[in-house]
Order: sequence, then structure tokens, then C-alpha cells
Amino acid sequence: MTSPEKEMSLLKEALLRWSQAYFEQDDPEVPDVEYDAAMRRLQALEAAHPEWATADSPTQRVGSAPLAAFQTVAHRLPMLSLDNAFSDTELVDFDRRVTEKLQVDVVEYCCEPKLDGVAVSLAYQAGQLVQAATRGDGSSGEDVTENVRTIANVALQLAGDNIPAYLEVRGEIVIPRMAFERLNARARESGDKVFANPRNAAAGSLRQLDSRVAARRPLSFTAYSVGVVEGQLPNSHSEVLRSLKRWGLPISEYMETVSGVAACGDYFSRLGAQRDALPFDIDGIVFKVNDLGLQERLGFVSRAPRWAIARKFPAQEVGTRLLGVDFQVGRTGAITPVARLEPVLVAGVTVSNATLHNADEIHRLGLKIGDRVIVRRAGDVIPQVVSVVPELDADAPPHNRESIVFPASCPACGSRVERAADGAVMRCGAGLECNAQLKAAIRHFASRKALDIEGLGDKLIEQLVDEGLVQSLNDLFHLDIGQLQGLDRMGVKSSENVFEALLRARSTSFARFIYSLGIREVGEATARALALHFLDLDSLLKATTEELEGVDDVGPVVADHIKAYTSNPLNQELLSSLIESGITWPAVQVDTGDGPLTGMLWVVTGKLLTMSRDEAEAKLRALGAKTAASVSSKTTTVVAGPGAGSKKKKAEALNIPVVDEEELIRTLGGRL
Ligand code: 5U1
Repeated sequence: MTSPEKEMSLLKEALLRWSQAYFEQDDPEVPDVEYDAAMRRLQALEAAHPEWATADSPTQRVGSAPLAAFQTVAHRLPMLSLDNAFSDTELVDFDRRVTEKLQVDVVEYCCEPKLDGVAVSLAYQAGQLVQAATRGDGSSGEDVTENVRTIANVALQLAGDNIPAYLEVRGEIVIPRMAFERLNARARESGDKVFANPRNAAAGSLRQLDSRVAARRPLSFTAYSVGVVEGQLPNSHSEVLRSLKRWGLPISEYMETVSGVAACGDYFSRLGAQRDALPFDIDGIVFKVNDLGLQERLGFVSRAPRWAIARKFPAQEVGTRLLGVDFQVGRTGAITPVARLEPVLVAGVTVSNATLHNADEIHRLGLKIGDRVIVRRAGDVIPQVVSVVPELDADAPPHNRESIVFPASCPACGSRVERAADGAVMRCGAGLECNAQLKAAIRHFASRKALDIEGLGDKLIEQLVDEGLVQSLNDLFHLDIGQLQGLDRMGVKSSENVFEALLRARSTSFARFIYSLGIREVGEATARALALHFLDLDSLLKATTEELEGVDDVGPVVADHIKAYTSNPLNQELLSSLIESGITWPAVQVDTGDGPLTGMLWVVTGKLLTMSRDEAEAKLRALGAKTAASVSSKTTTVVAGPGAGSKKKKAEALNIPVVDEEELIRTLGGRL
């Protein structure tokens, strides 16, 4: 019989892991009812045994009954704002002002990314979180303590030595990009409120009067300075942040100290190059004079310190005009409205198209052709239209606005378009009979990670399908050089090359073949896991949903997609015809048990500098390791490059070793 103390500890561990899977991986490990039951059981045990209840218990983060309104909190020390520098010259001017006033040649600066979120001040009394307030106007803000208490990475109780008797910690609350995309995707599916950007989502979540709602939002805190301190702190900004970290508060992992303004410029360029790969939106870099004594000598001008500046990046949201809407048919038949825009520079890239997601989104935006719109581009996410804005010149004659009409039939094949049972997506149900879906399927089939058919590019695929030469994936293998030569821009040499590439593509691996079929949700890692598990096509085709769920990386949804594919007679016919056309692969190499990494399961995440993630995984597999796309309790090691987000956090929560690229290279024994 487990003791209540042991049971409480097991429940705490499980609830923490489940909430991370839910928020960060969007991959719930257990149904909500099970999560709620475990939470209630832990609450009951804590009530019966308060001596074993801990301040870091998940029960402390579930939120409480809604408030009638937020109280106003006066900040004992104002929350400052920052001056901005929009060019290198303005940054150099800032440094000149600093060095002249201090009468020194070179100053040490602390550099941190400027997160684009909501600024808050957290008050700790004897190490315990007692209040959290928004910045408001800098002098007073709103009391959001109940909501902030639900944020997983905000310490409710600081731990360690020399914690000040009273400490105000200032920082930013954000929603990481991936979590934001998932939040909005779920909202779009269920018809809930969609947020324009992660900052609005963070602000909206923090202003929930019902903290139980805030508890379900993926908020994350990063500390960047302190306010009132009753106690001793180190005398440099970077050391203050390190103290906060030791006591359990998250600080930026990109924080660095540098000497002189040229090094600040270098840091700005380095982070700028990584901006798209970072897990959260940043709108600039903050440079602060690191020595607190020097900060005091520099002082303030009105509400901004003379010792800090924000060097801004180009905006991620820019205004432009909607010129028209095209409707694209994807590989799965989903019809996506795509905005055609007056080209505009967004965060350094020219954008002329943006996704409008689906018909509901157009309706929600109240969008019409001719409207002025705000476009957002962040990270690797496809640019999006986030809102319609009023005309700049309110007196201008009204614009000719034209309604956007969603097509009733597929723009590619004319089949009826239907709303998918699983949400707001409209689909053409014609499958590979629809030329747009066939073209997308061929593009995927021929792609580098699939059959890698060199020379079979978009233009050629368009012609092959439009001319009726290819009506199924298998027709590719029955093309002759003469047919290829008859096509636009296909000379003798290029036709021979494509013909030879098609010959070569017949010899592949089982994993690539599975991936090339384009089964919904079956990416490379899943295809590899399926190949290793089933070893041959017959076994895969015969597998039941339960057997499929037994494969690493395959959950119930993916298992259903695979079963739907393998039980469709048209697909079975296609697979037989491909095999008849000579597609072969060598027997799947099962773990021989003799590699130095045999028995290990690695996950590679974030950006690597010396190789791509694919290369890293291939090298690890060559040494006997298995690799997977997601972190689970079976993972043995995670390689985390810059920008690693939820996978790294999950590994840390599960106590799985996390190594950097240097360590990876050492493990590979210098095999670069
Ligand atoms: N990283 C960072 N963001 N940020 C915002 N540091 C930082 N410092 C700020 C603000 C408003 O103000 C300082 C003057 C404390």
C-alpha cells in the first residue's frame, strides 16, 4: 500500500508531466477527466496532510474563483520604459552619451533580447510570491496575482541563500510562438476568440478575471530586472539576474555581457540572424550598462534610464493592401484562401502572399478585397493577415471593397467542396482524381526526403498532369524520354536526367517509401518508426489500429490516418502498381546491437550551426541510436541548439540529459 506522502509525490510528478505535454507539446498524455481526477485526489490528500503539501504543488496553479474586477496596485518604484535606437548610428550615439558622462573609454554592457509581451512586477515577501502587477502606466498597474500564480515557470516560493526579505522582480510574460499557433488553431477549430499575435494573446490571458482560464493558457515568464529590494544583491546587472536564476526564476538564456559598443552591434547581428528561429517573438535587444554603481551615476531622463537602450529590429507587423484572394488546394484537399497583397517588407522579407486559413477566418476579420490590412510574419510561420485597419486618410473617397466569395466547387477539379467533419476546413473530396491534389502528391513523392527524384520540379509536374501524361503516382515510372522531350523547356539532356532519376528512385528504403505516400500526419520520423516496426509492406498493410498505436511516435489520431490509408482499395491498388513498376528496398536493418549508441533514443531540437538536424540524426543512427521527433519518457538524450523550446523543457522536466552541439560532436567522435 502506497503511503499518502509517496502518493502525493507521484501525483505531483505526473501532473507536472501531463501539464507540460498538454501545454508545450500539444500532445496530451491523458484525457482531461484523468488529469482532473488526479488533481482532485492531490487536493484531497493535501487537505488531509497539510504537513506534506508543498508550495510548488500543481494544485497551487489551477486558478481560483473569478474576480469581480482587478484592484489597482501602485508601484513602489515606477516601472521604467526604454529609449529606442532604430539604427546603428543611434546605438553609437547612446554609447557616446554614456561614456562621455562617465568619462571612460569603454563600458561593459549586458545584452538581452527584448521579449514582445506584457511587462509585470512580481513581489516576493520572505521568498514567497505575494503580488503580481501589470506595468499599467508605469506608476500603477493591475493586480494580476491570481493569474500569475498559474504560470508554470513563475516560482511561488524562492529557494536558496541570501534571498532578500522583500524583492520585486520585473520581467515579461509571453506566449511562445508554437504554443500561440496551437492556441489559435484550436480556437479556429472551435470557433473561439482568435488572437492577432502572441503579445495580444498573453495580454488577453493575463487580463482574465477567471484565473482558471488563465491557467489553461501557455504563458511563460522571463525576469529582466528588479524593483524595490530589501536586502543585499550583487553589484552588477548580470550577477543580479544570475541570483534570480539561482532562486528559481527564469532569465533569458541569451543574456551575455560584452565590452564596448562594437560588441553590442555584433550581438545585435547575431541575435538578429537567429530571430526567426527563436521560440518567442522579440522586437529588439536591450543593452544595459552592467555596473549598478555606474547606472546610478547615469540616472534617468523622465521615465527612461540613461543607462539602457532598446535597439529595435524591423517590425513583424506591417500595413499593406489586399489586392485579391486565390484559393489553393492542398495535398489533403483542404482549400486555403490565400491573400494577394501589395508587396511589403515585413521583418526584412518581402511579403506578397499571406494565408487567410479558412472561410471562418475571412468572416471573423470582416475582410474585403481592397481593404488595408496588417500582415504579420514571425519565425518560420507562413505570413498571416491579422486585422483590417481603417484607411490612413479618413477623408479619402470610400474604397471599392469587394466581397470574398468562397468557391462552392473545387477551383482545380470542379468537385463539390464540403466542410470537413473535423472543423472549419473546406475540402475537395476528389482525392488524387483532383489535379491539384495529384500535383501536390507528386511534389511530395519526388521530394528530397521521399524518393528524391531530381529534376522533377514544380513546372514539370504541372505540365505532366495538365497534359494528362501522369494521372497517378505510378504513371511517373512509365514515362518515356520522348514524352518528356515533348514538354516545354525539356531538352534532350534534361529529359534523360529526369528519366534516369526516375530509374534511380525505384531503389529506395522502406522508410522513404512509406514517407513518400503522403499519409496524413506521417512525417519522416514516423515513417522510419513504422518501417522498423513492421519491416515489410504486407505487415504494415495488415496492421490493426491497435498494432499501429504500439509503434513509437504513433498516437490514436495518426493510427487512424494510417489505417484509413491502408484500407482504401484505391491506395492498395496504387501500392501494388508501384511495386510492379520495380520499386524495391533492401531488408530493413534492425538494430544489430553493436553500435556505441545502440539502445539509446535521441531527439535533436533547435538550430545547429555545423550541420542540419537531419544530418545529426543520420549520424546518430549510424552509431546505433534511434532518433525520434518528440520527447517522451523513452528518450535517453536531447541535443538542444539555439531556439530549442518545448522539447528541451520537457526533457528537463523528465530529467533527461540535454546536451549542446559541442557535446554532440564529441559523441560523434569528430565525425563531421
Ligand atoms: N530584456 C529586457 N526587456 N526589458 C524591458 N530588459 C528590459 N528592461 C526594461 C524593459 C522595459 O526596463 C529596464 C529599464 C529595467
